[in-house]
Amino acid sequence: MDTSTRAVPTAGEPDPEHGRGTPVGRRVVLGMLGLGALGVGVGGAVQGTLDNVLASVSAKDPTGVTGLLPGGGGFRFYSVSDSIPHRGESDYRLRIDGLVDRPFSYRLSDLRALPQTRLVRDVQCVTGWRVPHTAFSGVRLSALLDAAGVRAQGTAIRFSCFDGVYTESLTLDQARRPDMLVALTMNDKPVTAAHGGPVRLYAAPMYFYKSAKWLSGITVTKDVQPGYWEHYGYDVDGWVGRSNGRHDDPTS
Ligand SMILES: Nc1nc2c(c(=O)[nH]1)N[C@H]1C(S)=C(S)[C@@H](COP(=O)(O)O)O[C@H]1N2
Ligand SMILES: [Mo]
Repeated sequence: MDTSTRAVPTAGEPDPEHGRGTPVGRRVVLGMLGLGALGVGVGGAVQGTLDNVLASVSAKDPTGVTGLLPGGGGFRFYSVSDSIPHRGESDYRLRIDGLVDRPFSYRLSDLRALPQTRLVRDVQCVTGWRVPHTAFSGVRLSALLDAAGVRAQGTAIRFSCFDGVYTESLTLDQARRPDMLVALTMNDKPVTAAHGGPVRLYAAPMYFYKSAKWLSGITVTKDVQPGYWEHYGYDVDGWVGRSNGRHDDPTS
């Protein structure tokens, strides 16, 4: 499908899906800046200052924001929820279900036991920042889909995350590409909690918003169900250089 002409979202819009009643951008940024306690309803002067802070922050990246991660090699930290969720060896599960013949919940050890694929690419955020030459490895999404046995009515995937908020989506054809990974390592170390570990999606040919962190669910669906940022206008087909209003050379 072609959804390439939508507008880029702005921060601070209310979140229709989750109905928290607080603009997401503001909430996230306040949390990140450690200003959460000020919350809403503060007086004019303080509010004005906050608005300036938020405006300058969201000018850099409407999809999340913050500083660079310590030791993150140029990565920025993004989360639309206000804390970093943790799961580990004992409590992590990746559930694959929906329109499949064999739903299954993988443990970390199950995922590690499957054939691993390593890809090295530039990570590219839709808002412009890039981290060159980043390695991800993990299990091909296609392998998990084949193991589950996608039914004939299945045409798309909905991803869910154990932050309880973020979602993403791919068409089945996209999901079956060999460069779509359920990633267990980043730069040859286990994916850290901040980067969405222990398991995140790595959608290599697409902007990084497609790479859902804290991945907990892969559901085969009848139709594409647009993901979190896609409700704010980002393209479902998030090809680097060929979506979200861009038409540049993806290798440039
Ligand atoms: N669960 C979850 N996944 C997410 C996000 C998020 O807020 N929550 N942000 C997305 C966006 S917009 C980007 S750019 C990348 C950032 O990944 P990083 O924090 O490892 O740099 O994660 C993507 N996956
Ligand atoms: Mo992003």
